[in-house]
Amino acid sequence: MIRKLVAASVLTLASGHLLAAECSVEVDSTDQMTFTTKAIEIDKSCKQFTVNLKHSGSLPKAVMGHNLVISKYDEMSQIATDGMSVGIDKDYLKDGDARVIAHTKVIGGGEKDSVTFDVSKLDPAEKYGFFCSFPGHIGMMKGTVTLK
Ligand SMILES: [Cu+2]
Repeated sequence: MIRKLVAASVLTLASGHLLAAECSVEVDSTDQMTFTTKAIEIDKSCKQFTVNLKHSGSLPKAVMGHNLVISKYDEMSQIATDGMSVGIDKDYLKDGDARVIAHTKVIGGGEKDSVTFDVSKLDPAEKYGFFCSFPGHIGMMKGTVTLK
């Protein structure tokens, strides 16, 4: 009986370890112009990584829209500036902006969107971040993306 229990807990530990490298993250956004997450950590063993963005507010996307854009940390504000005049239909991102590693579309309250990208696009020596490119939001809505 005891031996059986020990075996079961060892199994649980082993599978827990296997599941440790979760290759996705849930990020919520709000009517208060915030992301609920400040740091996204990506396990190096992940080949692909998925960001699931949610907007738990109720304001429409034209008023309080949010997307989640991943790029090098140093390039975030310039990407946001360049996207500002592009318009909501193009998710406030310049057409074919090669600096953008991944992005969701702009969503409004009650909506969600996901994006999956190849982790090989990230260089462990670089500093990455995420932000919302809706005009004026990057000041409040940004965080770090770390490969660990
Ligand atoms: Cu936003």
